[in-house]
Order: sequence, then C-alpha cells, then structure tokens
Amino acid sequence: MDSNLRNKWQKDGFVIVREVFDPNRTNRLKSVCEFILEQWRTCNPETGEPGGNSDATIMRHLNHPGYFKDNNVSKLTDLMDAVATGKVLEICRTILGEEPLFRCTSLFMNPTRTSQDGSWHRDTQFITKTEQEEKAKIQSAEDTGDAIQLQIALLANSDVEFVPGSHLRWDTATEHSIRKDSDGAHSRSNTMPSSHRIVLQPGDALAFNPYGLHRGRYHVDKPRRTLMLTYTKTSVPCSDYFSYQPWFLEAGYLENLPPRTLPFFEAFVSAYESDWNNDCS
Ligand SMILES: O=C(O)CCC(=O)C(=O)O
Ligand SMILES: [Fe+2]
Repeated sequence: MDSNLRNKWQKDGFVIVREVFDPNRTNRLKSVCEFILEQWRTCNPETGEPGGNSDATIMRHLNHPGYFKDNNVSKLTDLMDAVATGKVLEICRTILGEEPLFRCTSLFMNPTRTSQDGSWHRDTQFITKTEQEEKAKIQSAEDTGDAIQLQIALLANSDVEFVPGSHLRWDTATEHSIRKDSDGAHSRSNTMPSSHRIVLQPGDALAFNPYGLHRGRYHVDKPRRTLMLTYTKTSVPCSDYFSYQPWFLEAGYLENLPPRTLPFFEAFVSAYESDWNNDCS
C-alpha cells in the first residue's frame, strides 16, 4: 500500500479509500447490518432491553452472538470477514505503521424522529479526566495516532466532518470555545473554521484519527447506514466498554469466525482476555 496514504493520514488525520468493498459485498453487509439493527431496536442482547428509540443514531457490538441464533451464523461470518479482510487490515497497517488490534464494531443510522447536527469533539475528551491529561494524550500519540475509526458507507453519505491536521495540535481559541465552552453549549456550531465534509459512496471507506476534531450529522432526511470498524495499535490497547467482549470466550464463538481471520481475533482475545476474566466492564 502506498506511502501517499500514510503521508496523507499523518498530515490530515484522515484518508478516504474508494470502493474498498464492491457493490455485492457492500449490499450483503448492508442486509446483515439491517438484520442486526432490527433486533437491537427490539432487544439488545447485551442488556435484554430495547437498544434505542427512533432518535437513536448508533449501536455497538454488532458481533454479539445474541444476534446470530437460529442458523444465522453465516451473517456473523460475513461481518467478521469484513473486520479482518486483508484489504482493510492493510490500510490499517499502513497508516498505523504497525499491526492493528481489533477494538469494536459500530453502526451509525439516521434518526427517524429528531434531526440534529452532531457535537464537535475529540474522542480524547471522553477517555481523560483533565485537559492536561487530554493534551498529553494527543501529544504522545504522534502523527500516526493510536487508533483508527474506519467507516464503511453502506449507503451514500456525507455526515462526517473533520478539521484536517487537528490531530497534531491542541485547539485554537475558536475551536476550544466551540468544543468546550459553557459545557459544550456551542458544540453543535456550523461555523467550525477549516472543517471538511467527507463525501462517501457505498463501499467507500473513511479512516480517521479520533483524536482530531470531528463530528457527525444526524438528520431524519439523510439516510445513513455506516458500519464503523475500530482498531488500535497493538502496542496501545485500550480496555473499556468497546473492547469488553467476553463472548469471544464462549464455546464455539471463535469457530464461527472465518478460519483465515482467526489469528487476527486470537490476538484480540489474548490482549483483553485477562480483563474480561476480571469482569472490568
Ligand atoms: O460518524 C459520526 O457520526 C461520528 C463518529 C464519531 O464521533 C466517532 O466515532 O468517534
Ligand atoms: Fe468521535
């Protein structure tokens, strides 16, 4: 994979790779995601409760075994094959500069009741306690970052905005006031300087560094089905709700994954297994 991709990732904090999945595979993934989403709305197997109402815009852990009962295991195979497919992992390896480690699957969908512009944020603000700690996290991540959010559009979509280069530095005064002032009261601003809206066709992938400034858009009239695959550097694992997937230890779960992807998921299990056994969800 070309050094252009890596250079662009380091400089801008995001890259777009067109047609990572062909139309057949994209449509198959879309119907798998639809099948999962329908169940999640009624009963999220993680909780036994409905997953979200008509304002919901995201669900996590599509690979939970609770979605694939009654001879539907081939759908799990399709999903996990996408997570660990050679083309996707090669993109991750190129831009991270090391072996990617699985973290989580997510699905973004448009709400069906209330439209909202998303809040500008850096994901570092959710995993640190103080601004000092947040700044240190951004500084220590280097230009490759620690993590990749890889979004695959299953429908054409342009809901994500990113401020190119913002992963390399702290906020300007204007950015900071939009992101954080008055407890985020201005965070849905449509006047973020230098923001760039990313346009994707079905099958295109957007990889972005979640430490940069970014946001989504959640409008009833803008259909969205975007599968998001999250990876970290193998050297920077992150143990939390996203990586907490003890069902990988259930008898048979790994056997239901495509054999060629097994080493990739075995690496995930060995990175987090001890946390799951200590039940630190
Ligand atoms: O795609 C979106 O709507 C927002 C994504 C986001 O903020 C994230 O995944 O960290
Ligand atoms: Fe985010």
